[in-house]
Amino acid sequence: MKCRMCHGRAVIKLPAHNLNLCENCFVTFLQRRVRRTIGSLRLLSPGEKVLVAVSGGKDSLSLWDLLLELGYQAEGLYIDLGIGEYSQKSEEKAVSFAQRKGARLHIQRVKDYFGGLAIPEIARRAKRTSCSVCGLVKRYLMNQSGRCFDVIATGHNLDDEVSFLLGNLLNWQTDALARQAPSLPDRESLRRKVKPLVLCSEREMAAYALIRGIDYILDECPYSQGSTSLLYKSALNRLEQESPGTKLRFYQGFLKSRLAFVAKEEPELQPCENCGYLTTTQICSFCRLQQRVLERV
Ligand code: Q46
Ligand code: ZN
Repeated sequence: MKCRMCHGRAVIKLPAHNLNLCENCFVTFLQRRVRRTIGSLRLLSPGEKVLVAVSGGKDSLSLWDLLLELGYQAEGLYIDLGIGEYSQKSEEKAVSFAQRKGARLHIQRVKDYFGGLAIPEIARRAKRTSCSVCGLVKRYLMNQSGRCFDVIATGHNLDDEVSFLLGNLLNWQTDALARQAPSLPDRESLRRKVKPLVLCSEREMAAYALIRGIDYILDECPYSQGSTSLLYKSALNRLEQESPGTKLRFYQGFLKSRLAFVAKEEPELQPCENCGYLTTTQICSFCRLQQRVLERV
């Protein structure tokens, strides 16, 4: 198998692009793809200060690597969720990546905001699932840490996006479809959020991390087990296997017709009376969660 670009020995087959590539040409291919995605979807402008949300996994660490390689001023944010060994190991990976690259990593700890409690205990006290509490808390801490940056970048890849898309379509969640954009504009204290990896598949990101020698956490969060998004991912993998390029066609088609789901009027936002975070209610959902959980400590 020969590399289509340099005719050396190919190590990866990309049926969706009808390409076989060697290690070096694959890295060039992926960097070019991310640069083009950033340009065509107008995700970042040169000179912008980017905060990359890193989980210690292959996608977010590779995104940080790619942005640094493409010349962006990119710092990392790791949020310690307090999920046992999973959080410990993932923090180690994020810290060692930052050290290796000489890049700055900011760390936020959920326990510092909830009287020493971590996500699983907060969820138990609030009588909610760990993932719903985790999503809310991560969004809040990300926006808070992003205040000194122009934009926040997350490592969602093509597989993540098509799996959300399938779930949103199967349940006709039009609000979620409207929000499922590769770039969400900023609204005063809420930072703009971008997803530069939306056109790169999970497999491509794993290959990139491996070739670039990025040491990432292989374990998944224990709460992701049995989630419907994993079921959608495996269904989409079957379709991709039978018809290479399905995921890209599905997502790019959505990007063309997405505006049909966007509401004409955005809901009014006002500062939370307690912390100033923009919200649709008097007190934001993070402060309400904090009050509810801390009352029971
Ligand atoms: S939401 Fe749920 Fe993830 Fe938080 S508790 Fe784990 S699986 S980490 S993306
Ligand atoms: Zn608040």
